[in-house]
Amino acid sequence: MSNDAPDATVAPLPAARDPKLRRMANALRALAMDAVEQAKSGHPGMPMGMADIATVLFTQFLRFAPRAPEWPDRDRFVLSNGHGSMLLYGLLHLTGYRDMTLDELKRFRQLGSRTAGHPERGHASGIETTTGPLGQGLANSVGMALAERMLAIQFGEEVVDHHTYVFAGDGCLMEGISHEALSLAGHLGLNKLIVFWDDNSISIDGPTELAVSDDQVTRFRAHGWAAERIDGHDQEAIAAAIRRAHASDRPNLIACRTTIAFGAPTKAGTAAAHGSPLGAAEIAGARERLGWNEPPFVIPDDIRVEWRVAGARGEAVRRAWEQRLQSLPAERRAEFMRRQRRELPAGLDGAITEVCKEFQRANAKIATRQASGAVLDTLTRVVPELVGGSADLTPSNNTKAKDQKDIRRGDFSGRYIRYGVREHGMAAAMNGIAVHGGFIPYGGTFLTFSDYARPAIRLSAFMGARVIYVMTHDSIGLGEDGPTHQPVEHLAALRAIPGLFVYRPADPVETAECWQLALRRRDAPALLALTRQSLPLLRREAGSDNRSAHGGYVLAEAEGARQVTLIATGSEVSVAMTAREALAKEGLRAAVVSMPCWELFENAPREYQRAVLGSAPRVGVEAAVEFGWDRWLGSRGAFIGMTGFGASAPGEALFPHFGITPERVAEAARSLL
Ligand SMILES: Cc1ncc(C[n+]2csc(CCOP(=O)(O)OP(=O)(O)O)c2C)c(N)n1
Repeated sequence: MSNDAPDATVAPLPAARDPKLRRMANALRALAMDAVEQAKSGHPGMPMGMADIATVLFTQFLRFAPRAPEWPDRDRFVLSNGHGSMLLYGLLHLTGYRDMTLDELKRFRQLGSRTAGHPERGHASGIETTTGPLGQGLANSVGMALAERMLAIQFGEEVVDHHTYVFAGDGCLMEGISHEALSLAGHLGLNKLIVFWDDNSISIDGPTELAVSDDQVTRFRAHGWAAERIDGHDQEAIAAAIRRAHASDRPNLIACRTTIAFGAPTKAGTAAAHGSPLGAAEIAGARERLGWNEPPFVIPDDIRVEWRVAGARGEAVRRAWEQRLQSLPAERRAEFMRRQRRELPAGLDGAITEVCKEFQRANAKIATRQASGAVLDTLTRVVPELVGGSADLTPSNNTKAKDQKDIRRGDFSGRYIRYGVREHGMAAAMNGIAVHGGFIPYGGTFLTFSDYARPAIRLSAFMGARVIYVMTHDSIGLGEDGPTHQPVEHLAALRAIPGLFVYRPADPVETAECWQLALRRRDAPALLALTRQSLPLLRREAGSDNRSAHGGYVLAEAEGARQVTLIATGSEVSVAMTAREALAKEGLRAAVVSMPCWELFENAPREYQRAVLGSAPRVGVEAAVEFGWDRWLGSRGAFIGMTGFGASAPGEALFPHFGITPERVAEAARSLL
């Protein structure tokens, strides 16, 4: 022992009931201490505190197969307190995930490593969802557990029958999103969801009593959960609680009393161990107390073997599952696998073409939210993996298709989720459904309340999860509900999220096209901004080309050489069209570009962009703030839109009041010539 060893008065650790399991847990502790120390950054406390729980779960209960990490019927493990990422990386390494090498652990938090500061889905197999923003993983897990039940009903428990296990900390439970997640899970009775709360009474500022005095067990019970308290370092108590949870008819909280940085001589049980390297002396002391005599990053053979055995446990179970999958009727099996591969069914494109023709036959002058509803009536028939919902705005969002039945507690055969007034919980649950696999979730609310869901929308984009947000009432056009409900900055804010495709269709045909594009993009979320108010049908030409596919296109070319280009989105495209006519009467030649999706247009070939935008001066029209429009308008352009919040009045009165009219657009065009 070095001279830095802690003084001998530090109390010895209580003996473990199962010394072998304790040594396996100590391997996790050592890896966490060593990796954080090497990186000079990270969170050793949580991995050391939850190592015993993780060891019991991974060696005796969790069904997983490191050699087939995408096995659809694996149990899902979510590390919601993602700052403890080294716990997950240590587990993946020790149980034999090939891409989680010792070298990756040594490069914890370094550029290009799989071992990011917080677990990022896609960086390494076995990371089910991206966590770090506290509470998100917990809320994702509700979607995962729900997806499991829905898929089981559709394909049978012989091929879908797994649990969702979650590690969550005080931070996750303090976040508001936990309220929505717990409430929804309790309401739906998701009894295969098991949450381990790291009840260590410590967060960053110090003891949790500084900021919170909730009785969490009572709180969970009030949400309809089964909840119990155990000692999180007692391996038998952990195993017994998991067994009880398996028999429960409700979602389960296991409140685990733990010591943060268990084993550290002076920092255990203190906030000092939360998010900083322990330091050489403390680590040496911890090694001594834990009886761990190995040098940094060295795992003794016997312990390595034990962990590998734990990792291999699932192989036989997985092979038996393969057999059961093979015995499904060929068509069912093919459908199951198609959905796992996230491929769309063959009928989608034809159905979209039909819907567009129907809109044109009927000369549909309807709101784009209504058009979206009509599209969904068709889509839900041809895309069985679509599962819809709304945050209590179903009649406004037009999200429920005719043949969709509600999902309810005990009956998961429906395909429509009543998320209740829980926008954030809805978005996070949809992330969980999407990353679980087997479904494409969509869910609605008002566009203004995208703010309530934004942290989860950001994570949809971050993870590349195919989640479709149906956000209606997309401007002052919604009218009388007034400025609290009228989005003005939201389109700009949403377009600022990298990887999110924001669609604002101009008429029913574009609405159908945008749905098709949203579905086709397997690795990104989409957000449809839809009107409350009716709009004229602008797209009358026949054909099955998706003209929105490049994000923007010339809806109406100038008659002769262009003098000005009017670029608009959504409801303002018809405003631009009327302005174009007025200008034509004066002999001025204007083209109208409809640009339903900026992100797609940005990705379009340069030549195409140039051809669409032209070289004439440009006027942008959008009933929203100008922020971001400069990229299309250049230094010579003009913008007609909003400069502040809206007002409470009928929509038809608000457009003239705020100067978003064909006359103003024409005036702006003239001023540029
Ligand atoms: C939404 C969000 N807010 C703040 C943080 C920063 N943060 C990370 S961990 C933490 C404290 C969490 O305490 P607890 O869950 O008890 O973790 P423990 O100290 O037990 O490891 C905070 C505030 C975050 N990651 N996410």
